[in-house]
Amino acid sequence: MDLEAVSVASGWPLSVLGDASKSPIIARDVAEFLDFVCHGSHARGQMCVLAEGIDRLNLSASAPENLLQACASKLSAADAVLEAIDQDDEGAEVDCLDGQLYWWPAGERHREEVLGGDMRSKLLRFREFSASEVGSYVAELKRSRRCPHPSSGEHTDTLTTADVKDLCPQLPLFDRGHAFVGAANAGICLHVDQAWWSNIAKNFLGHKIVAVWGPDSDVLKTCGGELFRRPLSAVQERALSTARSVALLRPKDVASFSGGLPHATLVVGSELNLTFYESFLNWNCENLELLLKGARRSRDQAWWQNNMSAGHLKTVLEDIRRVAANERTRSVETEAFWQALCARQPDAVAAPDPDAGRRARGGLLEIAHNFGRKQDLQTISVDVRVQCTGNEEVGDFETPEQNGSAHSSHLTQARSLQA
Ligand SMILES: O=C(O)CCC(=O)C(=O)O
Ligand SMILES: [Fe+2]
Repeated sequence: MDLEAVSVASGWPLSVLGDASKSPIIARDVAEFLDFVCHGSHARGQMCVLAEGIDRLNLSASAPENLLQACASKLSAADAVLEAIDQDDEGAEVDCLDGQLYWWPAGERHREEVLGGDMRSKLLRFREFSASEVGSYVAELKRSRRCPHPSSGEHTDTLTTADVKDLCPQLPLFDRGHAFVGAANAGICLHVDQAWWSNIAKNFLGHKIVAVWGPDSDVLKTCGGELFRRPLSAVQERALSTARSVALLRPKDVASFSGGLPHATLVVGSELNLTFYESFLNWNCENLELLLKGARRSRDQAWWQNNMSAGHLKTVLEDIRRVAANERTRSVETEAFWQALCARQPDAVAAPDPDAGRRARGGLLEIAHNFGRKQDLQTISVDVRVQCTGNEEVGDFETPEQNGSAHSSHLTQARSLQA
């Protein structure tokens, strides 16, 4: 599809789709893309695309074959996911599926959700009442039960067998995520994610346009919760003209951007779109600041800018702190991240953690060991203990425990509440 055809199909102005100042960073190779993922700032609306990334990252066999086939052979998201579920009864690899089912009444920009019962019953009920031209969007599609991941063993409900996560060094947060399925004129309404962390979109099938706005944008006030499909309102057109990044994802492209900034998508073209998402936080302090800013916002707003529950947020922040405490000895970047984390953790969610002081000391002993600066240890150690816990107790040296897989279960819970 060329940009002109995309503009006609979506209603997104060609002046926006073709605006070079909004085009994403196109990674030249896998290393450049992974560098953006692991180290880049995503906090100002930057986006990076690795064209044909699914093949180049060796992920083409990572999605369930019967879901791919169902999406390739059906015209609606609801039909495709129903087919994948029903094939499962005959022993195919898609386990029982779970997810949200959205649809838009004719001429409406705000979505409706099919509620109650399991995924299959939602799909059947939707099919019965909806006319074929009513667009549906299946969001956050995943297994209804967690099971051990084939390579890492972690308990996860993702449908993929390998992810960008497997190609990255340890990052503070990584969730293997879930999938979205939709036909033309469906997509995600303008929103920010519940947790303000970064996304990786693996666009397995079909075409999708994505817009991301910068942190100072007011688009959530003017267009929050709206699907950006034709005919666009004048307010939507104006909003799109202020987007920071706008990208057309073609089949097999992989993109990364922050879900902590306003973003909206729309499927275009005649094929069904299937995108798998992963979520993560990297070592770049700007992304940490964004996540913590999101953690401080109030929790009582409309879905498109709502926060996750205090309990989930707390476990996410504990996870970050646990990983950061173990990893910060590796580079200047991880050390800066740790310092920023200790300095900025919001009071509202700061959990008293009796072990943080000991972990901090363990990490500092490693730094001292690595750099031969043992004489500085006592001073730094006291500073860090005070910042992190306010606890003066000096514990014995303890090797920081390795980051296990336990943390991803909290994350998956938190992620599943995301809009
Ligand atoms: O429709 C999409 O691809 C975007 C999904 C999304 O925004 C999310 O996962 O939070
Ligand atoms: Fe999102």
